[in-house]
Amino acid sequence: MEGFKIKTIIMTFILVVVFSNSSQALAASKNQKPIKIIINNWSSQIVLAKITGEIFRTLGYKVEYIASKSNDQWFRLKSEKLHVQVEAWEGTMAVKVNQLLEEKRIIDAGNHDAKTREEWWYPSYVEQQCPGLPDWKALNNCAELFATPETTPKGRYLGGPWEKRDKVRVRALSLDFEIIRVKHGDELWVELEKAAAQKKPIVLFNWTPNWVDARYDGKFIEFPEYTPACETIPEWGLSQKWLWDCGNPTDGWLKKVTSVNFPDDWPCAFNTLKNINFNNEMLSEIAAFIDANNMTYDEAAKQWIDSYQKLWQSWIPVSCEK
Ligand code: TMO
Repeated sequence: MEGFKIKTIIMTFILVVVFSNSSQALAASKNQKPIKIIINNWSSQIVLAKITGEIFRTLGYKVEYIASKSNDQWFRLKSEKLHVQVEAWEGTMAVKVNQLLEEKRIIDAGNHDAKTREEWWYPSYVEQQCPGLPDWKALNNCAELFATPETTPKGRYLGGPWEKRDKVRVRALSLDFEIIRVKHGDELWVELEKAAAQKKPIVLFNWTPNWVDARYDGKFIEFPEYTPACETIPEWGLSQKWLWDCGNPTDGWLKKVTSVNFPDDWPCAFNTLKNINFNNEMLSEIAAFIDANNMTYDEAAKQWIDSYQKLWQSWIPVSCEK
């Protein structure tokens, strides 16, 4: 009698273990560990991160959005604490991305079609005040025009909160400009709007694709053309002594990268990410949802997901459809 009871208990125990294991195995056919998607601090990146996350959710994955400064994100990606970056820009991030790809500490999930440029920029009316623009050599002739009380007699260049080579370039090209940085990218547009309302000279950091393309007429400063030698060989270019006597790339790439574990841990998400592809127009549109139309990031992502169902569904490999 006792033996029978014990046998039953053991059998029941085994059955429960086997059964719960197999149902777990079913659920785990989709890894339920959350995919951690990086959120930076400019509009198109944030919305694209959320669009990507929503697509991953339709595949049955869990998603978390984690804010990270673009300088801190590399360490967190290579230590697999964060998993996906949907917008790595050549102009700002090439050095890190190339280094980590070479060391096999991150994975390349392919480029978007978008061609990118990040550079000093001005609204077109400034050309009347400073003839010779967009050639960079015109800048020193009118440095005082761009001066503010904190920079006078030097001109003010208004930079964003991102790591750029502006300081070294100002030195290498002997520009009579001082770099003032805003804390948040959005402050650039507040300053642009203020200046434009009074047609005051301003030169500031901008990039394309961006919503600004659609709202303001303006141009990038044409610095000496970028070549990789400019960042590695001091003798290259106008300055014999300093690197970065050139502009940023004018048709830079825009890349998706992941942590090394990502393709194995979430294969359908990785194969979908490889297909996710935005061009310049699509990125300007989502940036405009935020910066020109005042939607929240979540609203913008939802609006895009609702409007472009066919397109994003075509990015999901057939073998991954739920
Ligand atoms: C990376 N960014 C678009 C802000 O230049």
